[in-house]
Amino acid sequence: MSAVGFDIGNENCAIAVAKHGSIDMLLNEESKRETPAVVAFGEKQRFFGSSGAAFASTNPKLTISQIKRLIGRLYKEPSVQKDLQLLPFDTSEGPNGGILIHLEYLKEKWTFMPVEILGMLFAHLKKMTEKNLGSPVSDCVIGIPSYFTDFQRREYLSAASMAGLRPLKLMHDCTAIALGYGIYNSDFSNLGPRSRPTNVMFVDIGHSDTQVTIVAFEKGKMTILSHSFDQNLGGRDFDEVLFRHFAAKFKENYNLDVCLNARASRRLRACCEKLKKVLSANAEAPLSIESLIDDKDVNGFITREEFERLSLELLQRITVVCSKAGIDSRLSANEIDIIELVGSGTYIPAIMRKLYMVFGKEPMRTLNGSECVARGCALQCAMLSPIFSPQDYKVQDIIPYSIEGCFLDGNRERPEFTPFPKGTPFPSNKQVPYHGHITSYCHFFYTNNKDIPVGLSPDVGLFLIGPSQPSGIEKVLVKVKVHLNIHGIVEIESASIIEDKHSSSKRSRFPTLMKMAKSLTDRQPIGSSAHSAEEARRGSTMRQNLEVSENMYVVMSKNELRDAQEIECLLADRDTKVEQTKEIRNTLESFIYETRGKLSNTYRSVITVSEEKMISKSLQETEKWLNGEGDDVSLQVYIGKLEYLGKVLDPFESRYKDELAKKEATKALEICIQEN
Ligand code: ATP
Ligand code: MG
Ligand code: K
Repeated sequence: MSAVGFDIGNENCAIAVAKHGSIDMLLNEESKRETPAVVAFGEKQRFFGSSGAAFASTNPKLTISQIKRLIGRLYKEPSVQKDLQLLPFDTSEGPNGGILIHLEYLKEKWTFMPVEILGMLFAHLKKMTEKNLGSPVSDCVIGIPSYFTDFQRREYLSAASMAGLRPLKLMHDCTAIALGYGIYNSDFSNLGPRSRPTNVMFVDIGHSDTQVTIVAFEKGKMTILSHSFDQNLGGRDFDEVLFRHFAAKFKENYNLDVCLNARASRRLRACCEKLKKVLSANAEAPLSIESLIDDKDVNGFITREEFERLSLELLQRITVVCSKAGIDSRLSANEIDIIELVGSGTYIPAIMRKLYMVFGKEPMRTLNGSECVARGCALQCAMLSPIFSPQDYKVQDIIPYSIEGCFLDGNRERPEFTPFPKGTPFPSNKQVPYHGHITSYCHFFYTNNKDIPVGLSPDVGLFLIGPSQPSGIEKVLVKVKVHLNIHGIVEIESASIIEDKHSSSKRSRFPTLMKMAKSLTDRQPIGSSAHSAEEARRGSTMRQNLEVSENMYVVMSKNELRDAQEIECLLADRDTKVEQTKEIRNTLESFIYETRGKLSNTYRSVITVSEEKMISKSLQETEKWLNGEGDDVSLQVYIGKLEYLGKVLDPFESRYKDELAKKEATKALEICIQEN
């Protein structure tokens, strides 16, 4: 068993494996450390990674990318519509307001939810890892953006389970980065002041989002102080700046409207991304695209200075995210000791300069930006898994949004409470009292609507507490145990009716109730310790456990998950079969080639001229068949052909072997005679 860490990017995925005290990056089929996050549906099989990405230009509607960005988002939201416009594949609104992806594959129409495509990607990454390690993989840690909502986190878990993975933890990207940073820098005394922890701000700019996290490092321990983000600000926005610039230029210079032509837009965007990278290393860059529209070739040119001027607003927005992280961490600017840049989006030189101006500190780049999330996840996986025992190191993460709750009892909505305010360390437990009907709903949600990313539902969870068929209308006092689990997902651990053994009269319960009601209005649920102390004092509490449903805001029902798993197995089997068929076809081709070689070499002494003619004819016929009607047939047919040729050659092969054995025996005899 191994400890595996996955970094699922919008663009690229990276996998790290912890073994023998070191963390290694896994190499894909092309010996690369980054695998494009793409699932393409080819004519006969699916293609992943680079071979999938290669499909994008010829088969854009069947090449599904940017999956991470679609997870858990609502189709109708304007920001989602804007994202979808950039994606060439067909989409529509799903039954729960989510996104559905439509495509044609194997002459059939298919509909997939983004979570199902993510499951396929996970399955591919798992297979890749297993092939590389030569052993099965299931335990893992997966990186997620800190801004992911409860629903998105549960979608990740569903996708992982579709693929047969068992995430021990969904880990905030920047927390993973910080873990890898902190565990190897055990001595921070040379980096920051000794009297207090060393505070580091990590700035991760990816393809379409920016995450900033401030972490306090001490010996053997790291504490997250704040998470801040802009989920709509990343490398692609800089591409867009260049795109708009050149689209306007081409209109002016060539009278071409790129925006009206989807294919031309895609090509120009791809060129702008390349151009942006050139500008990271050069002061100026040329652009030329052949036959952009109507066979017209276009040329352009831009300097880094002009690009930076056009990007002023974006640069400003990056500093806003950083400043917000600073405010939330309650540190002053000079208490932030180090700024670390990660994520390939940070390669734009102006970003570094801008941060230097704002924080008065030169940002550093000591981590490998494209590997550090996966590495941190693999480390965390090793720490959580019982089979490894890496050094003791404490990781304290926090949630970036306040989670609120309320009970719904009949049609009455009870006062809200805040079990987990923004910045709560997790995993975490809270006990919440409730007085009302025996059957009620407990609803959790994000209140501060502007806190959570646009295009997402603020609903966290809805749980049914108590029997679904309530008997009587008597009111009870219930204690609900709420758990924010290791993934940052809300669960109800238990709900129990509290009764006083000595007297169940309402009056005797009154003082406790008053206290609890007060705590409700104070929005401060009674802490577990205070409550159990009182119970201990009275020593007379009886409990009756109530049934609690699963979260009713389901990502995928059990049936849907099972169906998705079945489809994935089916499609994966098919992919494997197509691959095997390709392999066996190659084997047959090389068999023909090798046998020809043998005819003029090894078989020479054991076959007659007419036999040679017969074999040659068979080989020639098979070759002709391969290039004609046998070009694309089933695995079994190729195996049949191989067996047939094998049989034809069998007598000659054994003749040759006999001859060889005879020769060797004669040789051995000669040696024997000589020696005697
Ligand atoms: P995300 O984190 O948003 O899910 P990701 O992890 O796949 O996505 P990264 O690989 O960190 O994203 O960054 C991709 C972005 O970095 C792209 O926009 C790409 O154009 C940009 N990028 C890569 N190299 C450079 C460079 N040399 N200069 C400027 N930008 C670059
Ligand atoms: Mg990333
Ligand atoms: K461990």
